[in-house]
Amino acid sequence: MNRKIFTATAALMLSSQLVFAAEHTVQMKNVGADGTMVFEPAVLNVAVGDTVHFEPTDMAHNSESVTNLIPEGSAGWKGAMNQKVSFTVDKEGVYVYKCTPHTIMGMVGVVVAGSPTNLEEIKTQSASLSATFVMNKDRLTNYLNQVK
Ligand SMILES: [Cu+2]
Repeated sequence: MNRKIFTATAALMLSSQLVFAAEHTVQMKNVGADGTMVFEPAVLNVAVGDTVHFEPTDMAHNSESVTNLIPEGSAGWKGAMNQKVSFTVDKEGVYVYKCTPHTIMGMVGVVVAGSPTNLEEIKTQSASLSATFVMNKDRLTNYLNQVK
């Protein structure tokens, strides 16, 4: 490949990334459509390369990916309390995340990047997390059942 074609190709790749990488916002809320202590939207479909912003709409929440419930090789994310955290999606598959202090109340969410290639594995492995909820016990299962 000569230099001119290489430069043109690189510019094209860069511009197509700029066009297709979308931004998404998930709110952390005390009360939402699914009840108390929720992420909205709770099940979010994105593409690899997109960025998801987790916004502390109400206070005393954070967003943190669950180590064994994200695609293999993903860096995941860990937001501080009351802080916005952003994650640029690095691997295809299903991500489960939680609000650290409210995990016990079922404050969890799901991001689906591209095809849910690891869905069955996530469903199996999420049982131990759901078992720690004292309320909204079915929430994570319901969310995962919405993943297509
Ligand atoms: Cu919370």
